[in-house]
Amino acid sequence: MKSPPIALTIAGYDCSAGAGVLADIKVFDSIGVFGLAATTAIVAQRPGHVGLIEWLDPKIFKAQLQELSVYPISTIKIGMLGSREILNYTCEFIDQHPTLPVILDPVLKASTGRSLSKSDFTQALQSQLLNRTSLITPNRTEAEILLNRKIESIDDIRQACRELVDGHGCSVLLKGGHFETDNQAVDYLCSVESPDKLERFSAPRLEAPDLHGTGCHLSSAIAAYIALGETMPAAIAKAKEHLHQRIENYHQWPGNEGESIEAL
Ligand code: PXL
Repeated sequence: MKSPPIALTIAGYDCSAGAGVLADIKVFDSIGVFGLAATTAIVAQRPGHVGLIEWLDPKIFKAQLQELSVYPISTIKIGMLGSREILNYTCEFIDQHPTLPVILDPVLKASTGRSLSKSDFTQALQSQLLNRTSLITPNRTEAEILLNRKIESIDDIRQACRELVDGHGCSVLLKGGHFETDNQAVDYLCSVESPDKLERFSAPRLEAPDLHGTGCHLSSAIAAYIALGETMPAAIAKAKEHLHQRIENYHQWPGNEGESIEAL
């Protein structure tokens, strides 16, 4: 039997399995890709509530990457890194695998608004990591933090994407620019190959009040479809459909209904 391609996720461990490595591995598996994970932090949380965040000792993180470096990895998905030290080891790992597509979800905050990184992290992300990625998938808030200005119109989106592409040499999928209509979830792709073009990906917006981890889900699905050989735009379209299915089939159990929060 033919071996499946392998995707590696570098992200936090959310014990409620909505976000982070547990969620990513579920996504990889459901798409037919074998998943590996290097964990950066333990996040004790449930939908709507982040309890405790413990960043792992960077040497524990490094040891995971060392073990995983023998696998024939096809794509890397990066989520919550949190600290400069972990970011440095991640950059080293990417440099050892220079041809691999790297999909970065620049996780800076939880959907509750709680910060998911240390204070000097954003600057390191901008100066060291963005230029090592193939695609970044910021939501509007993350793009605003990266550019240090508000994004309030479709023209702002166009300019923001272009500036990130030109500044960092990676493609940009800017998520959740719902300026055009309230009932569609619209994402915009500006690619390194055709930076003058803004490609639009749209899906009906679904209500799921306490859902978190949609950013993790989308980026890991993109990484998985790329591992299967899809082009970037095709991988994005399929990943969006995969996420739509998850939201449509989303469950709530007694005790895990969070406060109403905007999904990331
Ligand atoms: O969805 C953002 C996110 C990413 N990674 C981890 C998280 C969260 C949000 O809670 O816990 C581990």
